[in-house]
Amino acid sequence: MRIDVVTIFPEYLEPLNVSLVGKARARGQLDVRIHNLRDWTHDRHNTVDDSPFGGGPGMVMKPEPWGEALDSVLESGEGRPVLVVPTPSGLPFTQELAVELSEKPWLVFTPARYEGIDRRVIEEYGDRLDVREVSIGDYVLAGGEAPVLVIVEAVARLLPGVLGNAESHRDDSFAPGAMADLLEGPVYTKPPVWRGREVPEVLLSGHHGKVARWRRDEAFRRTTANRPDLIERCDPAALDKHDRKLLAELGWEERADGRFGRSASAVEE
Ligand code: JCK
Repeated sequence: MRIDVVTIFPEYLEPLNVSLVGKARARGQLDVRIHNLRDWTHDRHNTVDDSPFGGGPGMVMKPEPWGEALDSVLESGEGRPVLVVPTPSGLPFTQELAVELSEKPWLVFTPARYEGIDRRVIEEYGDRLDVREVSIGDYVLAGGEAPVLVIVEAVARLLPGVLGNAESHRDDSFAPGAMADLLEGPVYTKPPVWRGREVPEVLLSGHHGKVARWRRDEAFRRTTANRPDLIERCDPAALDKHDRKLLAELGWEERADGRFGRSASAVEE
């Protein structure tokens, strides 16, 4: 896969040189190219921003440098990339979108600063490319570089051969709790006693059936506590008798359609 990033802060993308993404690049599995947007300015001050039409606070990124930068990047490769635009008003970035992007040969990212990029740039390239405006979450950052680091890492670990063998045989969507379905429970390693704290006995028992059941129960406990929305969305067909009993114990009510909802008393808490 090839990834191009156009930014006014190329140093912010340095983490792409280390760890999983850095190793994938070193192995030739990933071709990452960082470009400085200011290379496509022509004035003495390398201006990339200007005041917003219609007034209001902050500055907006000028369209001309983005147009020249993106035309240059597009000319440098074969075919049409997917253009990924981080923005607080984008579609939520999910594991599903990470999987979809991981299947593309070429991604171009346009992390902005200030109040964002002049809308006409997104319209212009939307006519020619598959443009995805995405948000990594409901909080306000100062720019799109951190989202690029997040999205590239989520995508890169899905590329064939990028994760080590041990990890690659685990599909997140079919893991014990099934990501986006249930959260994972706690994990433990050696020593069996640390500062007087013992590893749950069932994990040392060697009883695979009991271990699987315990892990699933812990996954339900964590999911009910941290992400009750995932329980409400849960496909009833994915729940066995034991799951239903546990959810009832955790204060959930089974509805006529088999889905679960918080009992009225639990919602108030
Ligand atoms: C890209 C510039 C800063 C800050 C206007 C937004 C009410 C606009 C993001 N999940 C995410 N949070 N933030 C970003 C993100 C922020 C960015 C840029 C992504 C480019 N900024 C900025 C405030 C505003 N307010 C809410 C008005 C831009 C992602 N992905």
